[in-house]
Amino acid sequence: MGIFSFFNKEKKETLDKGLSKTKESVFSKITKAIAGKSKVDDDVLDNLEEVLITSDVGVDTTLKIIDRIEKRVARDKYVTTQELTTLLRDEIASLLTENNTEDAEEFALPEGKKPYVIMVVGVNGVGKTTTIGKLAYQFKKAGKKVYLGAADTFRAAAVEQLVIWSERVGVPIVKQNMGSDPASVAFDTLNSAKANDADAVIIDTAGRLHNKINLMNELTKIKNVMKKVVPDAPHEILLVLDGSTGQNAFEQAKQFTTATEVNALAVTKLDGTAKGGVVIGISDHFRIPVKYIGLGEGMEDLQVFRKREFVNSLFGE
Ligand SMILES: Nc1nc2c(ncn2[C@@H]2O[C@H](COP(=O)(O)OP(=O)(O)OP(=O)(O)O)[C@@H](O)[C@H]2O)c(=O)[nH]1
Ligand SMILES: [Mg+2]
Repeated sequence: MGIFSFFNKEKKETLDKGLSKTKESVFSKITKAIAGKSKVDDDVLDNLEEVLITSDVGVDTTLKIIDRIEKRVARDKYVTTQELTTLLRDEIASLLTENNTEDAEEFALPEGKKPYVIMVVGVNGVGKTTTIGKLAYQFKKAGKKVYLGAADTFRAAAVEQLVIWSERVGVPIVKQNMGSDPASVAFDTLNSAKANDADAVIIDTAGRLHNKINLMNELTKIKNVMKKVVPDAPHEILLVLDGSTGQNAFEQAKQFTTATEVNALAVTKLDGTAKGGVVIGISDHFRIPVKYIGLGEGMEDLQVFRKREFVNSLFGE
């Protein structure tokens, strides 16, 4: 493997395996959609539209994809149904890469921001804490010094869960007792990280408070307190979405992105679900990059989202 082959065999296997349920479901639907047809015609396109919508791609993105395929079919005159998946793969990959954000670099931290501060947000149970553990593992593996901050003080087990991850990965954690002020935990974490010349800080937050307004106010408070230690922190507000909830993940993204300044997305639990198509819709719809995808519960099961690799894995042979 050359130095540029970041996307190695092992990662491809994890991705293929993780997306296998979505893939099986999409393929069986496509097979039905083209049954008895040799040529891509209006009927096939209608059926295909339904396939994409029922695969959680989302209506807007589905219409864009269908439109591209229609144009392609008109241009190429005769397109066989056998060519359809190749066509889909090409057009979806082009759609995502043309009018959207760049793929993130492989777990790289940007230059000149030290410590680079990531605040992780999202509703309860989506996989925030797990994603933090996996991210810490990757940064550490890349030789970076990472600090974790247990600012989810709302739930008793939340701090313990992050402690377990910090031990598993071997990175320091800053915590206080359950019920303490999350902003104060964030403040302490940034101070420790700065004093110890850390490269990255990852802050866990609560997914559930008494109500939504409280939650948003608390996130704002945490952000403001961070700035007292690192003026341009948080550099990244990473919204975690549970991909297995399909369109619900899409709705959460809409709500959170209007309420807070989210600038990165992670979609988790793509393994074990047939709703992986939602990543295509989310990636197309939001001006915010999908940076990471979760493909399992293990330490290694987080990947940088690469649009073309994702589409290739989903529609590949
Ligand atoms: N299969 C699978 N499970 C995942 C993935 N990410 C997280 N999980 C599981 O989802 C469950 C919830 O994950 P947490 O990390 O605790 O979620 P959270 O957002 O921190 O939840 P709260 O702290 O309650 O807000 C755990 O059992 C995780 O192991 C993933 O990519 N794949
Ligand atoms: Mg948590």
